This record gives sequence, C-alpha cells and structure tokens, in this order.
Amino acid sequence: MPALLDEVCLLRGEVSTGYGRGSKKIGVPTANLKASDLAAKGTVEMRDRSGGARSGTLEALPRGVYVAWARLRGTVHPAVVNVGLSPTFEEAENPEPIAEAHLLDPIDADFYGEELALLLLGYVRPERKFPGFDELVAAIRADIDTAGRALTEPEFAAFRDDKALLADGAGADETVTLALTLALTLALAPALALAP
Ligand code: RBF
Ligand code: MG
Repeated sequence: MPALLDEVCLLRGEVSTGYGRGSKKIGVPTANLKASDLAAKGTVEMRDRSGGARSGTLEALPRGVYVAWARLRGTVHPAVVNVGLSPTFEEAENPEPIAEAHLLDPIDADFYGEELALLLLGYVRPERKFPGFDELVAAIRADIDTAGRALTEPEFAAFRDDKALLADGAGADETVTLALTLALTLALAPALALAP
C-alpha cells in the first residue's frame, strides 16, 4: 500500500487528447493533462503537511503511478494516474510528460476540453518500460486494484473533500479578485471622502 506523500500535488487543467495509442481499446480510458498546457494555463501546486504551498511543474514530479482523487464536472472520482512518457511504446513515446488519469468508476464520455483537477496523494511505482503490451496491461490492472484499496483508507479518503480540489478554478480566481477589489475600495474610502 502506498504511503501518503509528504507533499501532495494538485494538477488542474484542460483535458487534451492523448497520443493515439488507444487506452480505450485496452479497457483503460484516460483523461490527459499535458505538461506544456499545465505550464501555460493550468495549475501544478505542491502542498506540504502544514498546508504550505508552492507551485511546481509536471516535469519536476517523479515519473510513475499515483493514487489520486479526480474532479470532473463537479464530481469527485477515485483515480489512478500515470505521470510520464509511456516508454513501453518505443518510438511512439509521449513527446513531453503527461498525467494520464484513469477514473476507477467508469463514466462513458470524452472529456476533451473540460477542466480536470487531480489531487495526487500516494506514489505506487515508477513508470517502466515493459517488455510488451500484455505486461503493461497486467501492471495497470494491479495499479487499479492498489489505488482502489488505498483510497478507502481513512488517510486517503479524507482528501475526497479537500478544499483546493473542490474549488472551481475560474470561480476561485473571481472570488479573490472580488475580495481584493472590496479591500481596496474600503482602504481608499477615507481618502476619497476627504477629497475636495
Ligand atoms: N506506460 C508505460 O510505458 N509504462 C508504465 O509503467 C505505465 N504505467 C501506467 C499506469 C497507469 C495506471 C496508466 C493509466 C497508464 C500507464 N502507462 C504506462 C501509460 C500507457 O502506456 C498509456 O495509458 C497507453 O499507452 C495509452 O496512451
Ligand atoms: Mg486518454
């Protein structure tokens, strides 16, 4: 069973298409966040046990498989996420790291262009170059099993209603802007009142 990470990681971005190797065909559909998209218009936030937060990059995350909660269309789902390049597919590897999330409770829909938030909580194993496709699929099956069990542990389950995970990306920004505007207005009010 994976341990809770010292620093959990929140990824938030727009779901992009994968690299066409057809994770759906192998029965493991994934919703993908690309490193470059996350850097340009998304969020990669690391948070330690005391709540201290810093921004990070997907490239800086150890490659491998993570236990996670995934939020999509306002609903939180148990998930298993691979961060990496898919080295098993020699010559067809990802050109940049991606976070590939497989939701454990299957929803049959495509999520392209929709906002996805992933809260990575535990590290299952490093990404590997498997000798073949069958070995890769067997490993993914085991990952799914591990993630499903980990997320029922109280330590991991507690993050299901994590504030940052539940916060709406754009909505949260608007709230901050509103609060700042209000604070500034209040701060300037005396000066405005004194103006001739
Ligand atoms: N690809 C690899 O080459 N090596 C891995 O160890 C690996 N682990 C994965 C674990 C999970 C849970 C998932 C969802 C994907 C993993 N992949 C891995 C990526 C896989 O190659 C990819 O999902 C398919 O090629 C479809 O793009
Ligand atoms: Mg996919």
